[in-house]
Amino acid sequence: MTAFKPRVFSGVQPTGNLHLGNYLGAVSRWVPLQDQMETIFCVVDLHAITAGFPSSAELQGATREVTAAYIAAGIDPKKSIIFNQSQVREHAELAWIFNCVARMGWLNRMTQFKEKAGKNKENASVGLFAYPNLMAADILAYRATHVPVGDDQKQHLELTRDIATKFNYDFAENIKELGLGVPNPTPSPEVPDEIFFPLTEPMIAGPATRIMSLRDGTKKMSKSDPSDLSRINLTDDADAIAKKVKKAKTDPEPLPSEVDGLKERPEADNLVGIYAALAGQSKEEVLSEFGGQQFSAFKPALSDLAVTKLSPMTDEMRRLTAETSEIDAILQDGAEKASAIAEPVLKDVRRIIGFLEVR
Ligand code: AQP
Repeated sequence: MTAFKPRVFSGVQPTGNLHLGNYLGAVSRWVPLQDQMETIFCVVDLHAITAGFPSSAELQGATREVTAAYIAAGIDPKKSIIFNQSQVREHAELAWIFNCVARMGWLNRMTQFKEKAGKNKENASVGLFAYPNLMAADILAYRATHVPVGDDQKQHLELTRDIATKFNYDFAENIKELGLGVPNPTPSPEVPDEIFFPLTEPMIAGPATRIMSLRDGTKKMSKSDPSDLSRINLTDDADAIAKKVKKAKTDPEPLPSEVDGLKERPEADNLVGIYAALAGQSKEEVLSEFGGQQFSAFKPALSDLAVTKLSPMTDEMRRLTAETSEIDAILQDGAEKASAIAEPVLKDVRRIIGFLEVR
């Protein structure tokens, strides 16, 4: 290999309540990438058990629902590999190896663990703590070069780069000796001239990298928020969307005419950002239309836009999940294609580390 093949990897957890933030921050942004490079989209079911085991019916249902959302949003199984993580064993194997590469201090700094474990840190699963190592394994089992995600995943992607760097550095000699390296695209005296894992580039840009809760503009819209009014679910019908937008928290001021006027107004900023992302406009463009207007005028326009954009997707998700065979066939085909990439990568990793091969 003379250079890393441009390859996208990303995923969503099947933990239920797939919401507008997952769609605008991640899935919708994957669609155009399918025509630019090789794309792999995973339903990360091994991650979905880190905060507790759902019932098997819930886990299976949510796995199919996320797959349906991918397809309904425009991910084409003919162009992209779509599969669920547990079906490709290499994720778990590489995650174990990365548990031994990553340092406790690195993981102790992860803010998402602190947020998710809260005050109950001692009772959190080891899996929740080591989650970023599994995420690094998801990406690097395919030697993926690009990862499009929402802003909340930035820190985990930095950790993925740290793990890749340490592995490349610690095993530099073996990588070279076995002829498994790729010329380092960013050579410097401190790093080896041949590396095995790429330093994956995060793709975090656009108006919707962090969609906030409809009830609190300072908190991320999240599947696990106990208030259903805090998020627009991809399965919500038109009435539910209209109700949630109407009840969305705002302030008493009219919308400003300039983006600067959204500073210190998190709820207004969030609703304008959602409108912009759904309409494919910038916040400036939205404010040039709605600046000076009250929320009583803006909110109905926002809910109409959300219904127009989301309802064809919701209908397609319902059609796909009503009958499981189509989705299961797509996941099976995807798992075979994903394994065909990850198996040889792990074979090389085992050789680099020095596990004795006896069969
Ligand atoms: N609010 C958000 N705004 C923009 N992007 C978001 N993402 C999640 N929330 C927002 C992006 O969606 C992708 C999949 O996320 P995930 O389900 O794998 O994990 P998460 O980030 O933990 O999602 P949630 O909804 O916040 O779930 P819980 O409540 O379980 O923690 C990622 O690309 C993420 O950036």
